[in-house]
Amino acid sequence: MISPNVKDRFRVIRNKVEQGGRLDLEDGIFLYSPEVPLHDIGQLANMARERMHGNVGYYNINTHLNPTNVCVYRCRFCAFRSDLRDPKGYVMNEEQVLGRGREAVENGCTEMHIVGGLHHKLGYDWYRGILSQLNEAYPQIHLKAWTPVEIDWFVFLTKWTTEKVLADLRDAGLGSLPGGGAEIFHPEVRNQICEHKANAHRWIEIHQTAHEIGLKSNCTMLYGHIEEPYHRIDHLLRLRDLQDRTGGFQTFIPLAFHPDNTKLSHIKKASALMDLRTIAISRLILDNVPHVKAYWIMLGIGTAQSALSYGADDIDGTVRHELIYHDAGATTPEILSVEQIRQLITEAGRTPVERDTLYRNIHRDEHDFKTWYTGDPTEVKVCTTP
Ligand code: V47
Repeated sequence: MISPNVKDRFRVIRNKVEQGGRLDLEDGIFLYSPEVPLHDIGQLANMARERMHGNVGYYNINTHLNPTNVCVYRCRFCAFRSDLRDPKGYVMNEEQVLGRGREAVENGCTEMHIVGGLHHKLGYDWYRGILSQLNEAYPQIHLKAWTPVEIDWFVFLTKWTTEKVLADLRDAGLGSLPGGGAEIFHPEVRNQICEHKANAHRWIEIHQTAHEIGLKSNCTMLYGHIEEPYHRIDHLLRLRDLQDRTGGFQTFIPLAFHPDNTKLSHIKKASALMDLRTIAISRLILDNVPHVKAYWIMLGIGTAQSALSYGADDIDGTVRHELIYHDAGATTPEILSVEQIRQLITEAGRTPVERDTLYRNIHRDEHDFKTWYTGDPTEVKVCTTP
């Protein structure tokens, strides 16, 4: 039985959302209480999602590149990182990086998502070089690269300003920033899981600078470890505040913690119901961020499909070479074919739409899948295999 108090409180929230009002910290914490039925929250988030995107379910054709796993930091949630002398550590060379670019183009990818460790001995030029090598050889691929954690490290290495680093990376081929490294902003949590790396202030400041020089970016939240609902809503409100000021975020991706092979392996992974609740609450709080992504690699395919009716409008991409989640025990496939991803969106009752990283629709030549162009008349770019 749902208590009349809970019903009344939820009715107030429903009215706010229906009338385009804003939810606050207390509303968000309330929505996390188990007495509020998930179905009701999902229905409201679905209404907000359909108001923004109708019946569309977005996906892209993408690939990942993690050029090194060697990292000076030891985030407790990370199963991917390696120490400098650990046999597991690797550093890719130019030939391997370019090989990934070739493979991406041959498979019709429009985006490469590049993140990695902060290697003890590699300088800024090595990281910059990865972008310039790929961009020179394969300019048609959008390089979504380096989180504020890496950018902050580059500022440390170069002694340049954040703006100068970002502008220099853009000159080298950077297209936009991915959403990683955000984890949980609140110091009560951040100081316990990743105390050494860029703090909340720096993460926000770096995205703000990126937006100010015209780069778009994504944002994330890592949930399901030691944080409380209060920390999650605080995190979402900090993102909403930056978005009010810059409008530069494109999509929010809630990331459920995968515990295997991490220093937090005693923690049980969040349930599918908690995943759906978090996606729905995120859609409701982040009323100014255009997209919410259900990252199928992290959620599993069934939950990602359900998420398309709980606030999410995007499912990420076909994906190849994902390591961060698979090292931490994800059992999802390593790749989906275009037919599979379209089918799973269709099965969820949505219309699959291929987008590029900047959410422009992609049109593909019906006789040659590898040739594509965006629908943006200012950027009609025919992309073929070189
Ligand atoms: O920052 C690391 C998280 C993030 C684990 O921008 C873990 O489109 C769960 O940011 N369990 C990287 N999560 C991934 C990321 C991302 C993914 C998909 C799309 C986009 C985008 C961005 O993954 C890290 C961290 O928050 N992470 N280890 C783990 N064991």
